[in-house]
Amino acid sequence: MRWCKIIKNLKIIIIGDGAVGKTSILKRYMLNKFHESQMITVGVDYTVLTIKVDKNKYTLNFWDLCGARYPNNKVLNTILKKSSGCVLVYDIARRETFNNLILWNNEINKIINNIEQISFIVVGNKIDLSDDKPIDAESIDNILKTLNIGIHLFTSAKTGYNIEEVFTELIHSIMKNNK
Ligand code: G3D
Ligand code: MG
Repeated sequence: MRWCKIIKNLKIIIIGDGAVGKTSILKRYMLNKFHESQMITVGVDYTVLTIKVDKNKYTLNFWDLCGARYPNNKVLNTILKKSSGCVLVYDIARRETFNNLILWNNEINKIINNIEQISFIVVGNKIDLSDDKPIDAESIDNILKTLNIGIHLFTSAKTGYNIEEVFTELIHSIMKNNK
């Protein structure tokens, strides 16, 4: 009889301001496709995908949120609970979306008491827009320290740059966290 790897079921949420590229990142990862024109996410999109990382199989349950932040957001509350991983996305060409990561983190902190149970990754998307200056390294270091997050990646949902790496890194971090 062949030995079967255990399939781990992970809930992953993708958060950030509107139009930073959350839906595009997920679509690029799942379909390896990029649509020049995206449907606006109204509420929440939910998608499931089974993948293999380091010879283990994972079922990823993705929750793609719309960009609005509400105080005591019940939807965010329900979705965040029992999440294993969170991708925090900003747009490298819009500084305010980077600064707003602090606000997103505050929202999450209000909902989750033991936040260290969730693995986070910060993603600076739209790096293909090279005419727009990416956020400087010092600001990135500072925000990672403030948020207590160890991983940051620049990505492009348009070209596919680093998209695979976002989810591989996140899964590695989740597995480390669960040891
Ligand atoms: P959201 O889910 O965070 O709200 P979307 O963002 O995925 O809907 O993307 C918002 C817009 O940014 C879309 O353009 C999409 O094509 C564009 N976009 C997403 N990722 C990238 C990227 O990596 N590079 C570039 N250049 N554009 C990107 P529209 O024109 O539909 O508003
Ligand atoms: Mg969206």
